[in-house]
Amino acid sequence: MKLDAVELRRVAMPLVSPFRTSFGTQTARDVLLVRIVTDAGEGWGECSALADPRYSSEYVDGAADVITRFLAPALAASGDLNAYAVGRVLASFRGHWMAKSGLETAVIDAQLRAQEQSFASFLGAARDRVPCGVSVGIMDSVPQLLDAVEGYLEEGYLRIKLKIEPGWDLEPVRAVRERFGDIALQVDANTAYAVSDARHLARLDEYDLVLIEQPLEEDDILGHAELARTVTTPICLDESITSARTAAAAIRLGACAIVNVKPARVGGYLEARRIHDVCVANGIPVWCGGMLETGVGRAANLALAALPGFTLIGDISASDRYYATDVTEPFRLDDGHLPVPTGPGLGVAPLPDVLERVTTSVTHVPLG
Ligand code: NPQ
Ligand code: MG
Repeated sequence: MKLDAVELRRVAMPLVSPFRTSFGTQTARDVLLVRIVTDAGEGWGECSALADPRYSSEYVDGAADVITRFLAPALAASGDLNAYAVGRVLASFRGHWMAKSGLETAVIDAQLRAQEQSFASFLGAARDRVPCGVSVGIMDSVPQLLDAVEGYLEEGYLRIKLKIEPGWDLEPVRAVRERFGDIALQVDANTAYAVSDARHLARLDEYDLVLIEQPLEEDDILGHAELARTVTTPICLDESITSARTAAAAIRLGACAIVNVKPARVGGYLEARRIHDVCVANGIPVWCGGMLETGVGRAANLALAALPGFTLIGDISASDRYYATDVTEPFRLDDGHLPVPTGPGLGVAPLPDVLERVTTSVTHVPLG
């Protein structure tokens, strides 16, 4: 394939309710959609960078800038393009995984549409539907949290993840466990703790959590290994895992017993699959993380989460968990599951009328 055009589209997506984590409260997503045009047809991708560099170092204006100035021109200059060439061509630029992921997804979508193959079939999916979990933000009070969790369980979600931080951990976990009994329950700290909190975090052990996600700083692999010797709840890494190589190192060092595979964080779906493969080879269960993607990113996540090593329930929720109106046909929960798209490429595309309404800017990247 030859890259003829790259279009960057910013869409404003208000959240149905504020989402609070240890790194702040968000009321809307400022999403960067990537549309490419090739000689074989068009393709879509989603760049999941948030507005501020608080979850990770990337942020949406920076992602748009690096795509415009470096990544897209390099792809255009690289000649014959295909899914696997993207990572090779972009490898000379450091970091910027979310920007790379958005571009790689668009190239894969274009290629697979032309070949009439689904993303799931391309990646090696083993199932046609995926069980869904929901990530529940920090709330102002425990009763408010219990109401939210009750609503999600009634909708059919099969696993609950609570965001925690110092001051909002033992009490909400105990309350949810007492009220809802034997549900699949886990927590995510988004780096809010220190190794010196090990004794405190060990008090979560009695609540039989599936895992505790990313308690310590992104670069603190040894700290997580040390923590794992004090806490019996399995430790899962999110922010720390940026590649198959870092996954292999974290596993070898005993820093994690479970891995959150989040395509946006690792440069795209092909590296995400490599992480899945490394984890499967090491007996480490994985699950698919999320960045509050629109339907474009959600479709791709569903394809990935259908791989055989995804044995734990992930953060892929229905469209209406986050958005009153998704940019694609909405994904609806059925018996706690979402269907893996079967159409060519992502199997979905933005709906032109919705896209029109939510778009705040469109730029055409000059490809030189
Ligand atoms: C995580 N995702 O696992 C991330 C963090 C995250 C589903 O918990 C707006 C507000 C967008 C908060 C994207 C989930 C966000 C956000 C991702 C949090 O750590
Ligand atoms: Mg996380």
